This record gives sequence, C-alpha cells and structure tokens, in this order.
Amino acid sequence: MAFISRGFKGKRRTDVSSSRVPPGQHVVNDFPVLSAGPTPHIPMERWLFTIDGEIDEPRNWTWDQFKALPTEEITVDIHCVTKWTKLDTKWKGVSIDTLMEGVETAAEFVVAKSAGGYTTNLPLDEITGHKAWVAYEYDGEPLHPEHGGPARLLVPHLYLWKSAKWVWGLTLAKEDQPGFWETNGYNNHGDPWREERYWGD
Ligand SMILES: Nc1nc2c(c(=O)[nH]1)N[C@H]1C(S)=C(S)[C@@H](COP(=O)(O)O)O[C@H]1N2
Ligand SMILES: [Mo]
Repeated sequence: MAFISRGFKGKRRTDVSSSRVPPGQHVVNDFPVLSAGPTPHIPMERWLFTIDGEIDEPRNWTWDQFKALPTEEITVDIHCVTKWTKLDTKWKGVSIDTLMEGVETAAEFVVAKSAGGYTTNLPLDEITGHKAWVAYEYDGEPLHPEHGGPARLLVPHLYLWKSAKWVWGLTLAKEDQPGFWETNGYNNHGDPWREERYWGD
C-alpha cells in the first residue's frame, strides 16, 4: 500500500527513492533523550565491560583498558522508532569486531546489558562485520550521561532502542532472548528500512 500511494506523487517519489530517511521517519536537528528509567550514575572505578556466556574465557576490560583499545570514528544516521531520524551523527568508539577478535563461539545471538538493568537482543552477525560499536564520544566530546555515557552500544542500521545506553556487557548465547523493549511490544529485529517497529510488523 505504501509503495502504491508513493507512486502517485511523481515529484516526491524521486525524493523518497534517493532519501536517506527510512519510511515513516522525519529528520530532527536536536538530539532527543529517550530513557525508560533514570540515568544511572556509574563510578568509573567500577565500570567493567564484559563479554560472557557462550565463550571459553570470558573477557573484560576496565575503563582504562577499554580506552586503550583501537578506536574508530563513525559518522552515521540514527533512527528512533518514535519516528525521528538524525543525520550525520559523529561518534568515536571501539568496534565490536575489535572486542570479539579471536573469539570462537557457537553463539548466534547476543544480549547487550546495561547499568540500570536495560537489555536488548541482537543477532551476533548483525553487530560484527563493521556494523556496531561501543561508543564513548559524541561530536568530539565525552558521551553525555543522558545519551548513554560513559559508553553505549551504537548499532545504526537498526532502530535506536538496540543501541543500549550505559552498556557494560555482551552475553553470547545460542538462543535468542528478547530484551526489555522486545518483550514489551517492540519488534524483535528492528530494521528501520522495513519499518520493523512493533511485534508483528
Ligand atoms: N540503557 C538504556 N538504553 C537505551 C534506552 C533505555 O531506556 N535504557 N532507550 C533506548 C531507546 S528506546 C532509544 S530511542 C535510544 C535513545 O537514545 P538517546 O536518548 O541518546 O536519544 O536509546 C536506547 N537505549
Ligand atoms: Mo526509542
């Protein structure tokens, strides 16, 4: 249906097909804050990023160790299920490929875990292969606590609820385990280009 109605608007259709804005989204210039709970205060001496679950030797990094890992600068468009899109956001962080280097695992899924208890689930092959980062700078500044600082997951090809703020671990698993929003009505996958917004989309 959406495709047909778009086809009737000859002029706009060109805009739509060349657009970087997924269906149903509009571009914002500000950076809205969306959190299901309060911003957790994380003492840096207690911050520890952990990869556990389906892995022979769990890995972890203190903040100092994490900051010493190779970083990447990423410029990406981000899309929230509440329909805002922000273009060309600039981040610095560590690629999941770097964190997973040399890991042999039978896992096909991960659950990202955050301070405060938020979780979100992802297929492992959608966060590896240069598709996701743990970001700790935004626009050249340390990531603001409201936006997930000290560090958040950044998975720009999926709706932003998959980009867990205050992330401090990934649990590898053979079975998919829906996270916070995925058990509260949001789609299990969340591809903005397919409008996978809610359960059943
Ligand atoms: N830990 C945690 N991460 C979270 C959330 C949350 O409530 N807690 N909200 C998600 C949702 S629904 C969105 S849209 C984005 C919002 O990120 P922002 O506040 O930086 O815009 O964070 C995602 N990550
Ligand atoms: Mo969201």
